[in-house]
Amino acid sequence: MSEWNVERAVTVLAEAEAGRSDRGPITDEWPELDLETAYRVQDEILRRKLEAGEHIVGVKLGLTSRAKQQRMGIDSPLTGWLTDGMVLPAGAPLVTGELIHPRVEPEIVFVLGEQLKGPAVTAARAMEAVSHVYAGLEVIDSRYTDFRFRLPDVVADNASSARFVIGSVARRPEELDLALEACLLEVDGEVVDSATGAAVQGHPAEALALAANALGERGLALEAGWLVLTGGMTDAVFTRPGGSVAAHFTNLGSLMIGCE
Ligand code: OOG
Ligand code: MG
Repeated sequence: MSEWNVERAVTVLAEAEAGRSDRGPITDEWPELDLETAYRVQDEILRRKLEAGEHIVGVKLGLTSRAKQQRMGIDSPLTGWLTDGMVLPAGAPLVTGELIHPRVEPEIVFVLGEQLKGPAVTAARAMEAVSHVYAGLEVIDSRYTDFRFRLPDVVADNASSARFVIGSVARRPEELDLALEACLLEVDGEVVDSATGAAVQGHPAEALALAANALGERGLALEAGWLVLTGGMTDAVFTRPGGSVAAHFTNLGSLMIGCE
């Protein structure tokens, strides 16, 4: 058995994604995997996607709400990369067979009008950089069996990223009170959960500031034009072929994913 290193972790995760096969947490075999190294794995997975022709479209936050933190048993937020290969066009079906065990979660999404770079970015400063706000549904698909992982595992796995859909309603940030923006989550037409934007770090702008500061520590910035998914407001729900997941927001409209 070869030694664990960044290269091997990248290979193992890329194979799991391409082969739609889940595996045990890397930290079971490589307990020394720390966060800094895990982000190097994440960055290398991104580099390979870009080399294969994908383009970076933004950043996602994960584990920013209590609902998500409690479900996953991890109370630290993290960031991951978004590429155009993850975009699910509005109305397009989610082909569940392309993924391992996809789950869906509602999120508040920012589009940046200008660069935002930490450190010391506050929520107020973060909101000044936002040009528009959208509703989103993120499809997550951990490469780990049963979504069981420790923080370095999920960081290395690009925060379980798989697909995302952005709603069709764009709002200017000053038009909304995002802490009060509510969302109803439906599975097969039945409401299964609800939350407001306050579920996300008290206010989604706090999550945006957190992402800017976390990237800033790595010498990176959130760039103008990028999307930022601020993290699941509720627990994620399972998908099944023939089923649907919908989210209805107070001011940001409705979105639905039909599953095949
Ligand atoms: C980790 C990714 C979390 C979110 O919005 O909290 C995430 C996971 O739950 O597998 O995308
Ligand atoms: Mg998410």
